Amino acid sequence: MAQFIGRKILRYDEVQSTNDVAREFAEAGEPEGLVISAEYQRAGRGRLGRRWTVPHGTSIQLSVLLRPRLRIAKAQQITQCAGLAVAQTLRTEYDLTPTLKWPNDVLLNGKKCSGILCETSFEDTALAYVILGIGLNVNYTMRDYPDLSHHATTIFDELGHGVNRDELEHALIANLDDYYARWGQGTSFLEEYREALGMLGAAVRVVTPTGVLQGIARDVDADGALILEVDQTSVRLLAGDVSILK
Ligand code: BT5
Repeated sequence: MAQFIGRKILRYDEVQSTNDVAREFAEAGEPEGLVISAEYQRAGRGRLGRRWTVPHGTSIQLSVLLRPRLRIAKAQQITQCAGLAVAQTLRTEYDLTPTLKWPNDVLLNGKKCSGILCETSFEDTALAYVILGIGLNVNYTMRDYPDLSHHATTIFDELGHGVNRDELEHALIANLDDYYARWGQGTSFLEEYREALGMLGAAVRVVTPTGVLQGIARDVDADGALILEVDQTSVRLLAGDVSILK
């Protein structure tokens, strides 16, 4: 029984971005828990205005409207909870072994199968709402997308067959609801997140808004920052794109 997330689910065939639709509902005063899902996004987006592209009717693309009862924004923790919920769903539904990649990816066999985009809105200094967007590649093959196939995968590619998307969406929403409810009650998922990260201790290259750094990924702190060891010095990063060096 859904406590918050999935109390109301609106399904669209085609939208610009499910995050935009959820935002319109948020601005109109919709309570938290609304899920917007779409078969196709004309302008699905990732971070920093990047594109999220998925063929029509193949995958899961959804956004959740959240109104966390916290004065301080801890949006990064919501991204972490969502990543853990996606990973949990892949494990329990299909026996897959996902890992997380800081800050917002879920990987299967080292390739991205899911991306998370958390967008926040403030009123004065208080958090008004969060739009949690999740894209999960399901019933298509990345072989048809050579631009992405080097770094990206789908459930179909990993299992060798398609899956029931309705059941997958149902399980994902239930897991999101469970993680969000426990997070709202004060549970910290930092330790679980650290364990799920497939990159702690690994040599990484991080493209940040201010430059490129190379070092060892040592930890993630309570605010969701990546602690990178560069030339025996700790560097704390709040944003960036990580490549794990082989
Ligand atoms: C993300 O951004 O990974 C966040 C993606 C969030 C998508 C969801 S779908 C529902 C909701 N509505 C939206 O409009 N968005 C959210 P980022 O880490 O910036 O990664 C973007 C990069 O991933 C792109 O620049 C591509 O290189 C790559 N990419 C694009 N489509 C992909 C796909 N289907 N699978 C894997 N990688 C992809």
